[in-house]
Amino acid sequence: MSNNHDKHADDHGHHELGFWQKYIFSTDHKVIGIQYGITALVFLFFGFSLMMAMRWSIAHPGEPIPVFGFLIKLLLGSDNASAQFANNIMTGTLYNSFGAMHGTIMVFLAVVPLAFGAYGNYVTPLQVGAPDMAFPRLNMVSYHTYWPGGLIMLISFFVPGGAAKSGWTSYSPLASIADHGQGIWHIFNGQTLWLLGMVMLITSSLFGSVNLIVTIVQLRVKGLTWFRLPFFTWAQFITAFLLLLAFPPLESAGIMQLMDRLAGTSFFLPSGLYVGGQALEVSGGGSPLLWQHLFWFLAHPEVYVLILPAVGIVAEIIACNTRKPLWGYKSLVFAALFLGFISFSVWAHHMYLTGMGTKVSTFFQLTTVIISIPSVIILTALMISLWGGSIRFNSAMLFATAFLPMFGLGGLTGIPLAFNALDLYLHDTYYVIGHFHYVVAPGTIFALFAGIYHWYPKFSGRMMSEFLGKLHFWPSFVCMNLIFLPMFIQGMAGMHRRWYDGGASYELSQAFIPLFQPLIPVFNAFLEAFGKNPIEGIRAIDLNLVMSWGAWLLALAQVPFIINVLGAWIFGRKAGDNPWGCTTLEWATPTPPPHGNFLKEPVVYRGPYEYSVPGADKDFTPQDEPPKS
Ligand code: HEM
Ligand SMILES: [Cu+2]
Repeated sequence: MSNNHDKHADDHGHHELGFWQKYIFSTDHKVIGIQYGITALVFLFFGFSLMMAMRWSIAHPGEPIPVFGFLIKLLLGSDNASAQFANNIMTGTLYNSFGAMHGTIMVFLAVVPLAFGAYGNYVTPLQVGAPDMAFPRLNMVSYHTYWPGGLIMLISFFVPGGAAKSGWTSYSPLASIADHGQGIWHIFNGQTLWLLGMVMLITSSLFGSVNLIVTIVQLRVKGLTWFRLPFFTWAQFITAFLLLLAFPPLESAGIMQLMDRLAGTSFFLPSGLYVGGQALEVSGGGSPLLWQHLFWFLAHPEVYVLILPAVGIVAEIIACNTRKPLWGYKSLVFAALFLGFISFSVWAHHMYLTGMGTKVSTFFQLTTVIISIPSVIILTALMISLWGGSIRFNSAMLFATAFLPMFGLGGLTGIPLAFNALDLYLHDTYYVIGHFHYVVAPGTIFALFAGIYHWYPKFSGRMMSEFLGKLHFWPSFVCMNLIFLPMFIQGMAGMHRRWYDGGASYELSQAFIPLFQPLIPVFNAFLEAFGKNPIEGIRAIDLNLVMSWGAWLLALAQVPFIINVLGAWIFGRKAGDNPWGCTTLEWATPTPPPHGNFLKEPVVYRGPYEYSVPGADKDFTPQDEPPKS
């Protein structure tokens, strides 16, 4: 290893690379990490914009979208716009399309590429003391498979009929028969392009996961034993295994669904299928349920692919900003390993309503309850880590601390869903949407923001503005809860997901919510004071307005962040090598780290979180600091 390191430095030290090799077709893990980061942030913004349009339709069904309508027309092209977005009014078809693409883009093009592609690539090799990933060229190929996958998804908005509409879950038989066109549009249509895009994205993830596993196993520097690895690196390691083992079944399933659509097979198409009153001409005999199994066999572990890196980021930030070792480091590691392992045996909790029989559903109920144990251990350890620390509430730490209760709420609201008797009632309602968004949006996305504030000085060499950071944090924190908290209430009131009119045409959404009844006199006192008519009660559907306003304000709250990221690059204060006083190896490099990372191969002498060690001369002892003799 030592020789490799020097040789690498020799190989790359002398010659200057051209623009294309340095920034576009780079093999440097740091450049690739940043490429992933920027691309994924763009997709995050795009996925979020789709949602903002959908929230208009939910809160104001049948009304034209003000101001931004022209952007949607631009996205759709004129034919699709006149069919699905006439007079700037969102149709159900367009809502379905935006909904499916919001889910797909957020999960596969934004959050996973950020959590794993960007952070995994940039930070992990630094934390293990490596000069680069184990397979730098494969790393480059991984990125250059990812963005074309995204591009295919974007192109699908333009083809006749528009982007996929069968949900991010792409359930057959709908997804096998939806969106068929004539001639070349038989291939170039929303759903087929979705599948092609997915095949690219999955392939890219597989390249990335193999690379990360080999890097962590093989390239750890001397002294960096397994239990001296920072928790972030452990989290990435387990995430890589999840991707590696869970994605191939979906990749095969995706290809099978492609064949159902293009080659006349019927893997997922049953016999005797009637569409619009006509028997469909398919060979038949296939199983729609098979698709659901293959999809969820990936998509449940995929949830942990989002969560684990987020938890890893939060752990690093908490340790550094409480100036205390993480509480229960080993229990965190074992809990995460167990979580990764058992995440492969819970998938059918998404399918309780498929008539799977009581024995099978009891099995999945049991495994799902069991998987909550390691999650609770992880969250508890992180919360206890705060105890007694002299906490430094910088922007990174604010996001990381807010992550804990919101992610916790996401997790806890999942427990009722584990029980099939309750899921019968809550399945496919806004309760579920609230539950998983607490995990992925205020949860994971807050952790990803925290990570940007934490590591930005390292990769850019500049400090971000703390003032803008706080201006980003507080409104985001309020708005996130404004959007997602009412979803639980709506869901329990029976409001279904995927309603493009937000429930306007359903009687049950007009029912008053008993929870709010005691507040009505207070409301009415206010209304009276302003000379308005009193109200009788608050209906489930009224909450749509609050949530939609929350979403638009959340968008506004991202302006300080965008200004901060771009502005700090030019105007930010110069960052030192270790501005936060952290212990792990990424801070032992020059800022920003040069090609090959470390000036001299580091040697590790201690665990990852030696903060405030009694008798030490400062309140942190870096991993590569030799013991005093
Ligand atoms: C913070 C901004 C976000 C808002 C306001 C938001 C809002 C919503 C809403 C209201 C729905 C339900 C639409 C319906 O059923 O009619 C939805 C669906 C969904 N969202 Fe989000 N979301 C956000 C972020 C995210 C993130 C970060 C992810 C994933 C990492 C995500 C993944 C999904 C998925 C998978 C669906 C289901 C799509 C489907 O039904 O096929 N969302 N979102
Ligand atoms: Cu699941």
